[in-house]
Amino acid sequence: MKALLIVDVQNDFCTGGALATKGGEEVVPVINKIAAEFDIVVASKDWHPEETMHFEKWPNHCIQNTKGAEFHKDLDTSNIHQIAYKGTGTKDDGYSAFEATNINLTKYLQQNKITEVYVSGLATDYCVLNTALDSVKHNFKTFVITDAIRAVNVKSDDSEKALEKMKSAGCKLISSEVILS
Ligand code: VGL
Ligand code: ZN
Repeated sequence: MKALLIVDVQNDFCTGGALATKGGEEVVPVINKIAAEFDIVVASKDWHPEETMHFEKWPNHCIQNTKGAEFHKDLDTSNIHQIAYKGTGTKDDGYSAFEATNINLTKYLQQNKITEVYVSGLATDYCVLNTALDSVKHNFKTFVITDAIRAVNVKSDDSEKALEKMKSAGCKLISSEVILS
């Protein structure tokens, strides 16, 4: 069984948001197109309290119950079986969807007989990276959907480096076209 993880497709990571990736919203139509191909779809939300140590490293973003923390308005949420909230404490960065505090994501996937995890969303160099690496660690065959991710790129080559790290860890890079074919 196959799961799609949609990482942090929230307003603050899209154009005009507090921590925007370049063209983050462009992943939305790609994700909407492929979601029906999966047995289980989990969407994570970066979900920070107003005050957190995380904001010593980053501009304030994805504060619980604010507009910036909402999913991009065009994301088709009818496909989503489970939302995973992460970064909810005052000390945790919560870069990985596997650090969700409302569910045990590993157990949830295992209970649903998932063996393959496909990672999409924002941002390539932080939450997508950490989610994909954790997925490998938890022994899921892990795919990263290259046209369904965008990077923050604090440094211009961060996204390239992240892709290399994911490949070295054993993630397979795949395009949405291959999933649909
Ligand atoms: C993220 C930086 C800070 C992400 C979250 O979703 O990739 N990046 N918080
Ligand atoms: Zn964050």
